[in-house]
Amino acid sequence: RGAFRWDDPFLLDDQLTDDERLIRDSARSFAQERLLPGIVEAYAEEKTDRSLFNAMGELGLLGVTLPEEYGCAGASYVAYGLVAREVERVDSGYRSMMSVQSSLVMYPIYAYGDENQRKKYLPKLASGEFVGCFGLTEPDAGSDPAGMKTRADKIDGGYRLSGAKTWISNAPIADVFVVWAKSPAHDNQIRGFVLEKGMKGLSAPKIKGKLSLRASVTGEIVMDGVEVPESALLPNVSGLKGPFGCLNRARYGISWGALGAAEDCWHRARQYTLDRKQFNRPLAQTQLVQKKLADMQTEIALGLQGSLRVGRLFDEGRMAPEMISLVKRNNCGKALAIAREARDMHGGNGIMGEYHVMRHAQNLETVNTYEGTHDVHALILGRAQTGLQAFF
Ligand code: TGC
Ligand code: FAD
Repeated sequence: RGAFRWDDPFLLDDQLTDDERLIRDSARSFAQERLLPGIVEAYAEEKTDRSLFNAMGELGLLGVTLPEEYGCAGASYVAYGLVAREVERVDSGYRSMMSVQSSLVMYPIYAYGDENQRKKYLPKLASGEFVGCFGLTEPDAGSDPAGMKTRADKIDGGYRLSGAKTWISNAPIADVFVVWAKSPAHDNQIRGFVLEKGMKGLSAPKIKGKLSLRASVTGEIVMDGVEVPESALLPNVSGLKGPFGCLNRARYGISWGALGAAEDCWHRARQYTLDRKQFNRPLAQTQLVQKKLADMQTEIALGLQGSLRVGRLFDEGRMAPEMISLVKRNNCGKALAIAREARDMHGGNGIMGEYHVMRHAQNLETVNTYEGTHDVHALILGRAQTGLQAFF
């Protein structure tokens, strides 16, 4: 008989390389020692700590999969997933800050940019000296980004961008804006542009009053005829596959991250029900509670194996976007259900910040929605197995 570890049923730990374990352990110490102590207050007061980007950069947690020549770690996609899991174990908002910077800002500059753009931006984004954001969603184009209205009109020596993006993570504190716009000079194809804070006509007001993801600042990007030089265009991609190439990576990271939050809820629910007695016995000694804990353990263990498999395929160059839809959708949906259940198992205490579970549940409402909603990923998977397009 092999050993059974309740908190690692399929011995995921054994399936990692030494390097991956090292990165995981350093992300875990950072998250527990630097992020966890301040999260309850940051969330309650809706405060985003800008210096966390520098701290993450110092540890090499930004753009971990990109090459060392740009100041990055050159690590595997599995390592990236492990980092997301550790950071989101504390808060989905912190994972959001990290994954937008890594997958949605650094990746497109690396993959679609020229060497000048890479050298100009990547080292500073890797160190946290620059904060980046990614503008795809618009007030009238969320699940259907092809319906975007933002346009980049050709002018002498460059482009003039006009339009508005909304729900943009990091935007109010961003130095670098990766923005997607339709370009009449390129057959009205969607093209990527890198904008910089301070450009005339560019502003990024904060969206106030969110009841979810409160430790991560979200804003709009307003472009009122922002003129950029030719060198702001990302030259090496055209069409929706540009932003989707970035989203593949971020969605994959989210599939791990959501389970980090779920694990935190599961472990807290287990400990709480072991400690709390009602009817002269620990709550954990009741059949209903044990069933709930068993369900959490099962979904998390299966979900982690799925993400690990997709990560390995990613590293072998065999990833298909539908695999990512499957794990993003399933893991986010399961994590949200687990967080709600954990909140319930904490009774009245479950609504308090210091017990953490309700914050995770509130955050996971966003995580289930952004980067393609739960239902949009069902439609992607439905299309892939029936060959029939059901979006409209
Ligand atoms: P469709 O016709 O399917 O495709 C258009 C073109 O794109 C290509 N493509 C992909 N390429 C790479 N990876 C993928 N995953 C791709 N999916 C599609 C496709 O091959 C085609 O290329 P080409 O060359 O033939 O033109 O496009 P559609 O308009 O029918 O799209 C439908 C749908 C629903 C799948 C898509 O629009 C979608 O995924 N909607 C969800 C939107 C979304 O995810 N938005 C995310 C915004 S960013 C964000 O939320 C960040 S939050 C991060 C944080 O804070 O952590
Ligand atoms: P809609 O597309 O209007 O969807 C509303 C509902 O309709 C959903 O339930 C959806 O599943 C359903 N629906 C849509 N189409 C169909 C269909 N064809 N059939 C059946 N049901 C359908 N975007 C960025 O570009 N950059 C960011 O950094 C970013 N950060 C975000 C941070 C936060 C906190 C939030 C909340 C969002 C962020 N987003 C970002 C935007 C996010 O990606 C969108 O909210 C998401 O893609 C959904 O778009 P929508 O809100 O317009 O909803």
